Amino acid sequence: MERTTLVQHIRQEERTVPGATGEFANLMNEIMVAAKIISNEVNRAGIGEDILGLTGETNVHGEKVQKLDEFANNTFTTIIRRSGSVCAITSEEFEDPVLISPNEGIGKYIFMMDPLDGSSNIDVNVSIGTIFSIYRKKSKGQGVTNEDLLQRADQQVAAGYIIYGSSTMFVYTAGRGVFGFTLDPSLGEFFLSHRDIKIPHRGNVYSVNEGNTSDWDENQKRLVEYLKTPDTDPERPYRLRYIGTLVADAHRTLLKGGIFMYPRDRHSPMGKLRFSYEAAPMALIFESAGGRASTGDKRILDMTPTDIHQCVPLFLGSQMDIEIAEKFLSHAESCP
Ligand code: AHM
Ligand code: MG
Repeated sequence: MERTTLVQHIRQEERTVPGATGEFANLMNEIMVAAKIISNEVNRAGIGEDILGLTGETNVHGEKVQKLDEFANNTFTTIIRRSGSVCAITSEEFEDPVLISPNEGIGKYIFMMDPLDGSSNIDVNVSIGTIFSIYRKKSKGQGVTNEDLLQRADQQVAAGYIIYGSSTMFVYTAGRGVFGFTLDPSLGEFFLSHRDIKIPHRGNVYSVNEGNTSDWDENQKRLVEYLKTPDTDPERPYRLRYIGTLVADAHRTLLKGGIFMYPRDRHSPMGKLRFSYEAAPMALIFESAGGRASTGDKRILDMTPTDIHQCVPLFLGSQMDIEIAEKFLSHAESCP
């Protein structure tokens, strides 16, 4: 059987881009190397060196840092900063961007990441992930400015995630389709397993932390009530699946259809998820797969962040499911 590796696929894609210099392909290869190192560590968690539990530190968002969070952040930062392909790295774990110095080799890309998404699931052997987003440097001159770090989400050159689940998968888009690769652990190689992923037009699964219901506004409550109420519509009631790792909930939604939501609530008026390294990359992936990504009333890809750690309400899913959500959230009176 002929199998395509991730490296071969990136090279093939590169050949279709006129004037490509190899810098993007190089960056993608380095991301893949970091992903393999983290996958290996995640699979061995609990044996060997003590990698589970807390570091005792608190990150910029006031969250307790897990040892694997720190390991993933250090691994990605070390490998990507030496790639020669980037001029800045932003991370959920760093308050400020990491700027690459000339002696490290400055490239033309900005790399943004949530190095280990789903921290609360680390110690309990539930899927966790990495999310990344890549932009091109826009400003003239050597320095990295807000023009580079705060770009409209539709300016992303590529976005992807790695899910460390029952198998490790690398899913990415460079705007020309979404491709999924599964790690063969015996060979240490990612092979193309999901070609040109397309999300179903409608699904029958909703995914939300329903424990927050009492903090939602009435429109959000009505939307969830609608989804789970039996009807002559054969899709309703929707089934509930919620893992609490964005990567895992988004991955299931991408393959099976339906809707993932992290709405605003009384405690988080801007939602919980981060625009630059959670919402925007997922939005590029979902739209490239024929789905949609919204705040409930705005298309995520039309938005420009004002801060690298800005939060945003997030609705990801099938075309029809996001339409239903937007109707409830913005025009409650005309809901079905
Ligand atoms: P993290 O990046 O610190 O792990 O936090 C983000 C995670 C997402 O993966 C997930 O969708 C969400 O937080 C779950 O939050 P909650 O526990 O409030 O449901
Ligand atoms: Mg996260």
